[in-house]
Amino acid sequence: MKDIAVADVRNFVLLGHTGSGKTMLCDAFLVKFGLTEKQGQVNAGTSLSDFTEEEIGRKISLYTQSFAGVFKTKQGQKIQMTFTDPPGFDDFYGQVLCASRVADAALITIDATAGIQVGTNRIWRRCTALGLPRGIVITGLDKENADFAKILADAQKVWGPQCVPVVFPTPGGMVEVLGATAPAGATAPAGAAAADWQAYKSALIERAAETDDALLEKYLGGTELTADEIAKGLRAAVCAGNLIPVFAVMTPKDIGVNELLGGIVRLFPTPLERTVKDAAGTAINPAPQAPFVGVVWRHVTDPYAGKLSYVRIYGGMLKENTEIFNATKGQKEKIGVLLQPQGRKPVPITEARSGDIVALPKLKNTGLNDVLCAVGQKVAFEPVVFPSPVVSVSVWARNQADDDKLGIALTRAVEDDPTLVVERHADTHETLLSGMGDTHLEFVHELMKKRSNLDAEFKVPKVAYKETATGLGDGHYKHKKQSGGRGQYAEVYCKVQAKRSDEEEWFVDAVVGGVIPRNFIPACEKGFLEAIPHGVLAGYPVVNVKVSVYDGSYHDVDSSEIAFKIAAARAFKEALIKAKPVLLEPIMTVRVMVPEQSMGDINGDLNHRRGRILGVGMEDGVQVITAEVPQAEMFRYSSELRSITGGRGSFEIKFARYDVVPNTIAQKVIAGAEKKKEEEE
Ligand SMILES: Nc1nc2c(ncn2[C@@H]2O[C@H](COP(=O)(O)OP(=O)(O)O)[C@@H](O)[C@H]2O)c(=O)[nH]1
Ligand SMILES: [Mg+2]
Repeated sequence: MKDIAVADVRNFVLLGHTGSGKTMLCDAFLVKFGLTEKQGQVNAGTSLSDFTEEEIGRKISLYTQSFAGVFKTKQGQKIQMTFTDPPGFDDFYGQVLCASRVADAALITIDATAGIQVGTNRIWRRCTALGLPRGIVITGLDKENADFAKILADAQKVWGPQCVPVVFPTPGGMVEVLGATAPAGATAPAGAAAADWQAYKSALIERAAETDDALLEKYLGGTELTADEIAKGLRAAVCAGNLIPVFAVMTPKDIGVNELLGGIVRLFPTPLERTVKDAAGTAINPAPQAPFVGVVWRHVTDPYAGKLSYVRIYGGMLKENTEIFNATKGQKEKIGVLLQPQGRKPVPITEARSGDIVALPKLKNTGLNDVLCAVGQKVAFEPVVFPSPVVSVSVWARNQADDDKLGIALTRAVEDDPTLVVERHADTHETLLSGMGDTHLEFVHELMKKRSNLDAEFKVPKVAYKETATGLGDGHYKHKKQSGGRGQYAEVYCKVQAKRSDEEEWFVDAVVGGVIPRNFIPACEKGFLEAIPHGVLAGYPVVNVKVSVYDGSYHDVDSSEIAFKIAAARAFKEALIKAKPVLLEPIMTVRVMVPEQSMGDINGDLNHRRGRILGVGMEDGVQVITAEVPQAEMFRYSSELRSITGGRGSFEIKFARYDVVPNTIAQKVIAGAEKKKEEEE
């Protein structure tokens, strides 16, 4: 905001397991900033962050929302708070990756009755990887059975003693460990809480002192640190990750929210204090007078506003109606209107500076993750690495008119969401849409309806089976037709067998004595090539076979290229039938991350899916099972894993290799293919 210095800006992201109170906190902040009078409620569908139909229906966040507001501290200082509320639900982790990258700090919500959850651990690791300063907010303290001390102890056990309360609940109300002018101003609570207060205060001051050798010496020498020294030290400690302030809130009762905002002002870094490096390791100059640098971290196609690119500004200034440079695309870009994100109703502004998030409508050449900078500059950042999709559906239009819309709708969906992939399967000829979970894909379905007025059909994809030979087979076909004028004649003998991995050539010409003339050998090869895509068991493509043509006959007048092609293809089929053909199926490597107590159920379930467990181990405090499982058994795994683990499991999946389908299952696949063929005929 124009009248607020960059040093008075705080930019942070709310992160936490789904349902841990991020959005409710966001709505509470908006009241404090005077952006609304009545606090929105996720439950009642009145949240200003979860405002879309899809979110109101599900009562969870699906879209990242950013807000900017002004918080007035107790001393009357005006602070611009720019913050982002991404969804916590697993399937939308891609949005967390983007939103966390562009924040200067993270506020991590932990519900006091649920404790540290799978989602909490995951975002913690993300923050660590980014070196993102963070604070913890313990929410839901108004709920029955809420236990602040227990959550604090758990946090310290998992993440270390740097988790220190700055606000904590007592029977007499919330108590601040630090005063508004840290630490003077805060008073010790009466009764039993006094000892905790003293312990937290000492821990905070110690952490502040540790940031600077001179301060530490002074502190250890027994001299009291000044309020200024403590204040500076605390911020430096948070910035370096040596202090993780812990806050406490009862959001529905508006208890602890002011203290939390005050703490953010005091403890979280300003955009000038965070070092952001480009891909080459050079620090970006965050000063407003430095050249403009920003990154597009979110991209949406709004049904009303059209395309919106959300940009985090890292350095310099951006003004409306100017020209900038898209360094990723190497193209100039014209900026028209600047919008300050405000949930549903963005507000037009004339300029923005480092630390700000702005939405830029209708950029022509710009996409997600592009780096924008001042003309004449060239900046690149390490790209965000997104996880690979784990679930796929095949997408179909219900009628001809929809068929034309389908491509556009899919392109739009993928453009805005880097965790969605659309591809055409070369063997099954299906259009596959892959994403992070069933909820993710359901959501895309809904979005396509809303944005593109298209009710596409999502089906379980076909398995791309293949066929191969396991033995040696001999085939023969004589193609002979005599009908009036010139006839057709060709005779081919061939052998089909499995191709060894060290063999390069799949086709061998073993014809001797010119029984098939040289000029017809390529026709034989073509005939085999035309037969190979349609196997003899269930019509699937044939792989890994070696074919040799070794005998045959011809006719001076009636033989032709086409005749030899036909004979070769038929001979191939016969040889393959005799070469002990088998069906092959894609085998996937699956890594399943689950809590300890679900291990037995998960193993049992994987066995049931014809899985082969390769190993079990611990990674970052969770059990990881690695297994190989046929793809045919994995299409519905996302929701089943959720039901087995109560939402506490996640998995990764990638193609490993093809392997032989067990006989009983192969029989079913073959029967299915025959039935389909009959239906088509
Ligand atoms: N009693 C109580 N309920 C809360 C608190 N914070 C959030 N909730 C409720 O918990 C549910 C999930 O909260 P929400 O903010 O949507 O969680 P998010 O998924 O982290 O954004 C909603 O129904 C909120 O009303 C809290 O501090 N106390
Ligand atoms: Mg939410």
